[in-house]
Amino acid sequence: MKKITQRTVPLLLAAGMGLAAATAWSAESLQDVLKRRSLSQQDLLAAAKTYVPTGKRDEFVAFSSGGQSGQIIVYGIPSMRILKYIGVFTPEPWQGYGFDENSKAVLAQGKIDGKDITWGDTHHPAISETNGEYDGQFLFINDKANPRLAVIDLRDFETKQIVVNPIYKSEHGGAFVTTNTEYVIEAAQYPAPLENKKFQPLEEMNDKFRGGVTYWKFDRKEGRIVPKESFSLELPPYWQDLSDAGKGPSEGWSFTNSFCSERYVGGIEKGRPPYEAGCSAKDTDYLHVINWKKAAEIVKQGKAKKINGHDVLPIDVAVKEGILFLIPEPKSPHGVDVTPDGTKIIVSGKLDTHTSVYSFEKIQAAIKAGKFESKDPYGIPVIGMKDALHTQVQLGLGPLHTQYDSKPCTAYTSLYVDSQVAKWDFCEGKVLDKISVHYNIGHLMTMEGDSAKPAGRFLVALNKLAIDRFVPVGPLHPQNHQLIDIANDKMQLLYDMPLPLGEPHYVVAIDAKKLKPGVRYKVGTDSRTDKPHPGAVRAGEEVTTRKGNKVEVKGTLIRSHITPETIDVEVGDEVTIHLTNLERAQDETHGFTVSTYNVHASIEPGKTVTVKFKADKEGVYPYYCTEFCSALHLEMMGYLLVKPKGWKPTKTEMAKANYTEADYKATLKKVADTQAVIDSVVGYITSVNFKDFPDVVAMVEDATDQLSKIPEAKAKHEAAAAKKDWEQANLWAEQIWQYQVKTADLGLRAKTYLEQNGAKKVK
Ligand code: RUQ
Ligand code: CUA
Repeated sequence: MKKITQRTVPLLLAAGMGLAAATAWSAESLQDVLKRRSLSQQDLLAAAKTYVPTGKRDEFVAFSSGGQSGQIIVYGIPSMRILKYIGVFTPEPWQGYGFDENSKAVLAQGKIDGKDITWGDTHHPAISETNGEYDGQFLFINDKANPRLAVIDLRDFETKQIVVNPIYKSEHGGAFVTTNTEYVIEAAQYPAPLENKKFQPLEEMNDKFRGGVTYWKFDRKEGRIVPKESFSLELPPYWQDLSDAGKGPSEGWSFTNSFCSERYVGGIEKGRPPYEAGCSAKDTDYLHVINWKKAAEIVKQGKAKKINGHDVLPIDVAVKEGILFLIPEPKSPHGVDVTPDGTKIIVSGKLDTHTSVYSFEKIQAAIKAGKFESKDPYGIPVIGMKDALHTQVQLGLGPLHTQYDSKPCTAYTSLYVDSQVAKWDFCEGKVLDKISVHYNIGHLMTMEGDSAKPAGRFLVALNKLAIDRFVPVGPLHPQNHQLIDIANDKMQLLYDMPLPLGEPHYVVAIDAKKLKPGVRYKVGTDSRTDKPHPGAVRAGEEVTTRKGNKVEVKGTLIRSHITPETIDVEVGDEVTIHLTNLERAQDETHGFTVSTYNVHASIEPGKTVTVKFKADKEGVYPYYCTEFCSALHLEMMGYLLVKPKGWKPTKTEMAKANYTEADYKATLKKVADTQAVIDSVVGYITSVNFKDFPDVVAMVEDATDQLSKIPEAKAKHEAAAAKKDWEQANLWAEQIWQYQVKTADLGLRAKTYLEQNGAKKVK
């Protein structure tokens, strides 16, 4: 086996020796390091709780809103290592998102009235649930600025769909899922006329402006929202805030809080006090209590009216059918969070020191008894606060959002003004512990902490300001996600993580074991539709066709060449290039770009992607693979030749290197030696139970595929040698060696994998 290492990976061996030398010099003890870096025992404890040693993985995976970047940031907990950015509402160059035709089609779904929107104010991610528990299948996130919602499939962490809300102009309160992800809930924020089309004066706020809450129907099998089966409830022009779906006893209901129920209209320039004064004048706002299951039935009965082709249940219908109620909530509330057992609903008023715990049972009793204290101006029955409250607890200044622990009755609430997290008992109504965080916490998040089965363990405080926390990087600071250990009675602050992309507004975290992402696509898949890509071809089927001025290339990628290696077009042609990555091996992604034509694709194993452009400038344009995929990655290229119309060649042969018979013989010797290496690796792999390891089977498939190309190249070099064409003979022999090198590379990877994963000898 030593022979293999020496021949094929001499660099690796050299690196290994370098490492050994470095270890011999570094004899610093733990005590030395603590002293040198002025670390305390507490620091050491925190480090031990967050450090994930090399080769080990995080326990939880967090999906953070990327704020104004319109993306999602994926990171691990407790290490807080960033794993990925997912392009959602905005182009993401690495993944080719917005630079290839397939993903452009997804982004185009997010156009509003034909306008391209190339940013997004992402707010609240939500993981799909089964029986109220995170199932790790899908992720949803909203865009507040442009009322949109996106669906991300967690099998490949790719955005599959964007839907535009047909009746809102802004949308803060999404995404929240119902217990079995039947619906994704999205509420309006700033009231506007629902028809969208017509101007209405602000003087008509009370009559012509409306809020609402939308229930987007989700088809789990298709992994897509079904707009036709989705509906909204018309709501008064209060500023709807966040929502949460009931679970357990409250399943079938949803709760949406609101502020500015004053319906105040500001206008500083007209001498009116600003919104901030008029929108927080009253002591209470309204929590909307909605029976969404019944609402869905009523919509099916045809009782909704169509606005912009979308089913909207008018307020009066909802009231008549007994599915919409209000409860006062103090004061400018922010966030509504149903307890894991579904019996209580917690609301905090930003401008009140109390957090209010409502009892679902009491709410239902009041509804059943018809016991309402009043009606709001739109005729919606209002349940008395004291008839619905379980308890109120004084937590501190500026309480906002609440998350739950795995321990019963235990909740954590962010205190924006105090910059603290309060741990408290919502059954008994008492504070248990408080911890100071860095400036101005907005959301907070415990592991699976808004599901029916929170996992406890860690809490992340999402702080709006970083101020002096990190090395300064200019007036625009990163934001600060702080990791807190909540496994014990006292909370312990563990780690500060600067997040450098957007306002990472809210985050959800799931047990890493629940995520089962794939490593490759079925060959020829369009990952944005999950369907076979019409431009896919297999090895040997690559083809370039022309119809009029349209040139269509169906090509392939495999280490380390792109087929075709030249694309000949005439200036003005429309060029469409479909590329299929033929690799089966894990992480063998190829990228593709053409110089100056602003196209890019990330083509993971099995994927087919299309790029398209108009070759409007005559010239020579290299195209190449943009992922460092192999030792010969830099050679993975080709030329797009954009010729003037009617151009004729004058030279018909490429320049020669003038290889000799000796060169050819030397190459043959190299090929024979390498074959010995391959044979010994194959010998090892087939001597163990490699078929029990799907990843290895995929690598073996790839390797076999490489080897299968050898006979054809061999025939070519032998034929050329017979004609004493040493140029062609040597080059085709070299090509055999390329196939061999890739085979050996795959074989060695497979061998390492088998050794590390306990492969067993099969006699
Ligand atoms: S809501 S910071 Cu914008 Cu998520 Cu409370
Ligand atoms: Cu493929 Cu670099």
